[in-house]
Amino acid sequence: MDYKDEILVSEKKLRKKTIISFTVFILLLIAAVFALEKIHQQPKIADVPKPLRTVLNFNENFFSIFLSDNHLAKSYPVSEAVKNVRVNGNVGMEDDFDPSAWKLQVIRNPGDTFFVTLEEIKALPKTEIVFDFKCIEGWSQVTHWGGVKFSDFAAKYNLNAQTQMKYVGLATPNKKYYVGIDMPSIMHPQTILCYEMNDKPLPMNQGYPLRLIIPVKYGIKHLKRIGTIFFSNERPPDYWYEQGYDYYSGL
Ligand SMILES: Nc1nc2c(c(=O)[nH]1)N[C@H]1C(S)=C(S)[C@@H](COP(=O)(O)O)O[C@H]1N2
Ligand SMILES: [Mo]
Repeated sequence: MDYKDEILVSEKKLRKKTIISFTVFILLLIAAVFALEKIHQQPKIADVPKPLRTVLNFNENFFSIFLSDNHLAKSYPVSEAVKNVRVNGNVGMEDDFDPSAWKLQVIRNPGDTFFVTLEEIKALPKTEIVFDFKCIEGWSQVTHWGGVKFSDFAAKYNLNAQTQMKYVGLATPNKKYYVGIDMPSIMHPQTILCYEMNDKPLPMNQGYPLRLIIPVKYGIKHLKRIGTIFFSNERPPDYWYEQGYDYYSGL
């Protein structure tokens, strides 16, 4: 076999390979179209076909492992923070509230509760964060907050056994707004129990005296006016989840 034959054989082989590849491609395409048809014939869960819901749930679990504790939300210079911070959502912010009587109620275990004053919280190391606050309604703004890292608070109050659990639940003093947060996200280094906005005490309508700022989540999870905190291995009730939104609501 001389050099010319060798080239010819290779070309023949190549053409054969191309035909095989193309056939496989067409077959896969047909299979994909068929699979999509099948998926759309399946029963739906919250308006999403079951197989897709399974994939969504898998994604949620998968990304919650990697995103919540490792990834940091982008932060900005203080100069980029807006001065007129939007007020959005006032559930649980009714005027049945006595600021002078407020104390944070922490339920270590059912029947084992302690209270922390604003002064005690302010005495802990302060962390500031400037980040892009995102609401699921489609707006966002760069805002500046100050408070104590939840993880610092948990360490100071010996909540080590509690932070081994899966979730934290938070509610307003009147229990009308409430959120559930997965433990990695509440222990995230940018999550704070917040008492300051733009270097001043939180305004009343922005959650005075204490709110949650949790940059790895959408706005719905940033509960204003925290009354109670508790720990659980089950998902705590969540106001917007009950309205059909994603429980995790991570960014
Ligand atoms: N108590 C309480 N906290 C709340 C809400 C609410 O209705 N009640 N709304 C949430 C939503 S949807 C958003 S976007 C943010 C808005 O925070 P802001 O008013 O400081 O901009 O608060 C969150 N925290
Ligand atoms: Mo929101």
